[in-house]
Amino acid sequence: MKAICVLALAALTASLSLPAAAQFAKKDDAIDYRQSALSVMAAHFARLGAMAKGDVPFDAKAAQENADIVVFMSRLPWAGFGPDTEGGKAKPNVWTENAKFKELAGKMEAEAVKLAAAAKQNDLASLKAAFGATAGSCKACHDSFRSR
Ligand code: ASC
Repeated sequence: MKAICVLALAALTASLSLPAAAQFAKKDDAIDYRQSALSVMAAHFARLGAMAKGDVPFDAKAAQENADIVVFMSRLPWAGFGPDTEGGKAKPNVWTENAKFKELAGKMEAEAVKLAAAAKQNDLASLKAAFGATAGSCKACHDSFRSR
């Protein structure tokens, strides 16, 4: 029984960590993948930004839906930054300073989780604050690791 539980847990863990194990046939496929994931994330983040800036009326349901998508998408790009996938706008130090890159990626993921929690409070001021903090975490990584 114990062995079966361990096997089931291992299978579950493997399925949950699928994005990290994503394989790409070609380097360009990995670059397309990470750029696509970041692009979808940015589209939904921008809808929150429009509310935070007052360009569109605050809509609590839309805020929650968009923030949940940002959280989900925030977990995906990193599988596309594997070994031998240099290119796109990524600077070479993504690979030579990989621990720092991963740390900043993780900070952005954590800010996205806080953003989704804020979006559930149905309060524009909370959303604004969390949006600003999340945008700051995007910028911190871009400043070090993305070329213009
Ligand atoms: C966005 C977006 C980014 C970040 C960054 C924050 O909406 O597409 O890349 O915010 O501009 O400074």
